[in-house]
Amino acid sequence: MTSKLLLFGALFTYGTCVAAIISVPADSASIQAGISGASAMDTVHVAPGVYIENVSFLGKAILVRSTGGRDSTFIEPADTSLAIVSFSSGEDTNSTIDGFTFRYARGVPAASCSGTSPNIQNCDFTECRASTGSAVIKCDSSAARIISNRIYACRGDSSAEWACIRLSGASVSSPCVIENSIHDNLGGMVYGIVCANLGSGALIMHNLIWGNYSDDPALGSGIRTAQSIGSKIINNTVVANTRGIVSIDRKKVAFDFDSTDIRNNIIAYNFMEGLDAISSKHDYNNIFNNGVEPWELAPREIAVDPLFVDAANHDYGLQPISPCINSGDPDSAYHDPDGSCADMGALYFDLSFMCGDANNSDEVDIDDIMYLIEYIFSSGSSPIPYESGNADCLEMIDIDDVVYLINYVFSGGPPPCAPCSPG
Ligand SMILES: [Ca+2]
Ligand SMILES: [Ca+2]
Ligand SMILES: [Ca+2]
Repeated sequence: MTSKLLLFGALFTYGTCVAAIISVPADSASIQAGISGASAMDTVHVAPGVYIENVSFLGKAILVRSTGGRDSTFIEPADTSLAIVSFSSGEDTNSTIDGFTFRYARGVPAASCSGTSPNIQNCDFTECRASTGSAVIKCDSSAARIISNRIYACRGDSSAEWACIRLSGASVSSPCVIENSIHDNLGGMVYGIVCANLGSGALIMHNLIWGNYSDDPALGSGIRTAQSIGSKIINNTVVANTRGIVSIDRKKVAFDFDSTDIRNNIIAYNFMEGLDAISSKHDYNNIFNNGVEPWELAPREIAVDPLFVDAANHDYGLQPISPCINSGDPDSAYHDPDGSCADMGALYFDLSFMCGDANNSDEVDIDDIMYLIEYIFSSGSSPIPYESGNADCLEMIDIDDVVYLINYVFSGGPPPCAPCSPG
């Protein structure tokens, strides 16, 4: 899709010029050679394999993408004193890297943005080693978009303060960190996402941050902001880290720093504090069962078991009866993709449903009839969601709905919920 869009854009931008696709290794032996030979709007397609090199985008507005995805396409550093991929020549959001696994960075970032704002998406970062002040993805004075990446099994040197994603410095617009999964990173003082001296607030949304442990339990957290213009920390699930969310964006005399906005998050089972927010506005969070609970709940905050699908196996989706469903900020700006009020946490519970599909299997068949009979007569489980069992669209769920479904499934009767008369 993206390459088609790029081709389309290129036709408009350059008239008769057509954007090229450069294949690695078929056309160019290395990814860097592919980038060196690319022109603006070109795409570099990288075949599955292990590539040992350091990659620089050279300021080019191009898409570099694996054809097989991150599970089969690896980049390891040839020179461990350099980032594996760097953006240091004015790149903006027309520069995109997509679908690689970066591994074995040693004391330097795996991905580095210096005064640049690329898209880093659908990539894995693993088995990297961090030293003090380092990060796996490090963006300075950047409005990078860091989306749908996974960072796991990285380690910090003993007593090193480090981050999986570190945002710092002045930037013309806000960096975005969205839908990333950050887990099982250990050692030193580990932070999942850090905003440090950030001149423009970051948007940190729908990230899943769990199981990141510092050697020193007094330091490290899932998300930390410090001395920064207020960021938006919205709809993240921050579970079982050393600490949850820490925000110390104190108002300075010379700068009227905006408050950090922390809402719709699930912050649970962290070893020390769940939320430690000295200057933030926070509400609509579920702050549950953290080791230290000093914080007073805001009016719409709750402290109840979020009822994850399977926390023991790190499935942090919500059960149908989770108290986090539709308990987030009701403002339409936060609505879930199903159109309902925001849930708390990174993974919303999809309330859209197929009428008559009482067992939520994505089809209406005899199993739903049996399910409804169980529910009505034998205290079986409730339809998922409840409304899906109301096949005749009349009042409550009762035997009439079973009859309606039998008629539909076996006798070609009208489909469930049609006609569904308003009111
Ligand atoms: Ca919802
Ligand atoms: Ca079904
Ligand atoms: Ca009914």
